Amino acid sequence: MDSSPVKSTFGKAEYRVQDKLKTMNPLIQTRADYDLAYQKSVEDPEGFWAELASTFEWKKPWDSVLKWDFIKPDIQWFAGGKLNITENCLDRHLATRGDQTAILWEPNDPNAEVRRYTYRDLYHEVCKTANSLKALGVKKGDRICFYMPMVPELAIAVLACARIGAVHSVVFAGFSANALADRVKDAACKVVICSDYNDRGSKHIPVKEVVDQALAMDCDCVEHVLVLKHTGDPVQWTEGRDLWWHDQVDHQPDTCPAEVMDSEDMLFILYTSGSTGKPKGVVHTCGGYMVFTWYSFLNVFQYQDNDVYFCTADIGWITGHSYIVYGPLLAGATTLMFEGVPTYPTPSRFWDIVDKHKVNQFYTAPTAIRALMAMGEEWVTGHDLSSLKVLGSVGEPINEEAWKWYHDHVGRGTVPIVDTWWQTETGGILISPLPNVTPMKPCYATLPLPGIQPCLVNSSGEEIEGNDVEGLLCMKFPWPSILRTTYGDHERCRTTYFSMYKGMYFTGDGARRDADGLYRIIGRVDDVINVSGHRIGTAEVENAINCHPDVVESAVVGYPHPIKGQGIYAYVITQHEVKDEAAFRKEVLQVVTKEIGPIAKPDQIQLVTGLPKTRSGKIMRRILRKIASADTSGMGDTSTLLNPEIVDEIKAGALAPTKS
Ligand code: 7RM
Repeated sequence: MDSSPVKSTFGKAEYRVQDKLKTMNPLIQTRADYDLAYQKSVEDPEGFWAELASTFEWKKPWDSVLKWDFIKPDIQWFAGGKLNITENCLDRHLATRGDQTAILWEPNDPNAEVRRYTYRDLYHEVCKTANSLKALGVKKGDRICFYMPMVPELAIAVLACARIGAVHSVVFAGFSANALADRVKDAACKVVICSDYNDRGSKHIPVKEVVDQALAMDCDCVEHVLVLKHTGDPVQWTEGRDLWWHDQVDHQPDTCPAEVMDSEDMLFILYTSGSTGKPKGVVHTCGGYMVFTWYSFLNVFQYQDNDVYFCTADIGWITGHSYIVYGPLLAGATTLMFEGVPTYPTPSRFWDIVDKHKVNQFYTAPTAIRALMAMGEEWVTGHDLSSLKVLGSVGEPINEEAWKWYHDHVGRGTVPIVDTWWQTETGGILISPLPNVTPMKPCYATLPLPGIQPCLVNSSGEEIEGNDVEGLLCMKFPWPSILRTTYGDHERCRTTYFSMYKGMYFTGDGARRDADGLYRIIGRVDDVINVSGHRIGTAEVENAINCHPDVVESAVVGYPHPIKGQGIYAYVITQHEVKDEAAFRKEVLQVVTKEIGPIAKPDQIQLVTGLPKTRSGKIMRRILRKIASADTSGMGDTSTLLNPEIVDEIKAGALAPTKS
């Protein structure tokens, strides 16, 4: 599987590839381009990716394009190649687009000043920040944790880490101190970077205080906390440990040599929830991630020079990493970063921004679309949205009603929608329409990008061939930005993704392939639920609820929720009879907020005296899911239950499904 056609002819584009593709334009513009690229990517994946990778600056060419083993797993792209991703995001653009805006920042307060960083500004800011990290003793391979609002300094400091070979681990600033402490400890982070406070919508959030609380929980690995003065309100200070960003960064030299990284050196860790235990740190590496985020960004959004691209995600999630920071900057794009929320000061905020900055590509989550849809189309009308060329959706299945609303009211019935399917683990978009190139169909992520080989398998791991079929979504072949491991626990990576169906990467999603071969993602088949596009493990929520002193046991399932996609339904057994149910529910919400964060708060809490269990003691979640969904069809076979009588009791006490 190892071949090295590139080494000797590096830089000359003289690869052993079909003549047609020698001059392959990375931008796919027609269906024929797509078909050709796809075919090429399957027949000669190494030649295909080598050619795309050669458009970047490498300090040394790779020794082999791809080495892979999905059993161990061991996956290496462009091994032996040396590069620094920030040189490709920044330095490379200075000559051609130094004065172009790289990051356009829209603050929470619509009347506050917009900030613009040109590629040259961004380059210098990243270098200064990189120098300040070095001055703190940060070295290649050290882990740096981020707990930051959506401010330009977050992107700057993330790139500063990459500049010096430090590994960034961004934690979404909505997580609790406990959750932050877990992540800081798991990766043994040396520095935490945060802000003083965060204004988000009408909320004023004490960011530094959460960091202080987290670090009080045995985070001995942390030497320094670098604090950005953002709102300027007073904060507690630990002398020696805490340092102001402006004191450390402002006086630094504005150039900084880029650390020489191997293609397979670690670029970042990002924690994500699974079906069991604590969140795992998904590891991405430099070379492959660079090539794939760039290629997918360019094609899925059909980005053209001078376009303004706006992704509403938070950099705390993979969407922000790949499609606010890396993909767009690698492509030399203008990427708009928004600090606030869709409904502040009014539900027209997104459209105000699109109109104000003449946004060309807009990328958001179905939950935001549904929430805005519920507030009425009058918030959209009256805005000039004619700049929009592509609308994107990510994070969860987009239902037909939301798709139509997005298409009709935001896209004036003409702008193509890309329903992009991917995961933290995939690093970039794997299945998506290419606007004006491949077909789009409501609720369908449609076709794989070139280089992606999806397949459907049955529960015995046999591939389901043909069309008009449903199964478990797997990938047969590696792509450059596939996860390499889970931090500190390779075995967990193997068992979670590579052991279920031999020789394949298992996504955890179920999917259908229609008569035309288009993919529709149905949703998770494991105990992961998707609440407002946030991935939450039911086991995590149960563990949090069980921290309440009166809780004996709990079971958490997802149920359809009109805005959030899925809501969280918790069944709870208490030790004593609960006198004040309202007060108890409040306590449960508090404990979940403390253990995980507000995003994991159950929408419904039902007190029960028992849970339906099999003879081997496993909770029958199928039954609980049906009850939570107010699904009145039969409960199926309950004869294997140890305690079938509990089902009627739970049914009788079920809570009404959420109306809005
Ligand atoms: C990018 C991201 C991954 C899970 C994934 C799916 C679900 C994501 C779509 C989708 C239907 C989509 N990363 N998902 N995109 N389901 N259609 N277009 O969300 O790691 O946080 O979540 O999200 O279940 O496995 S993630």
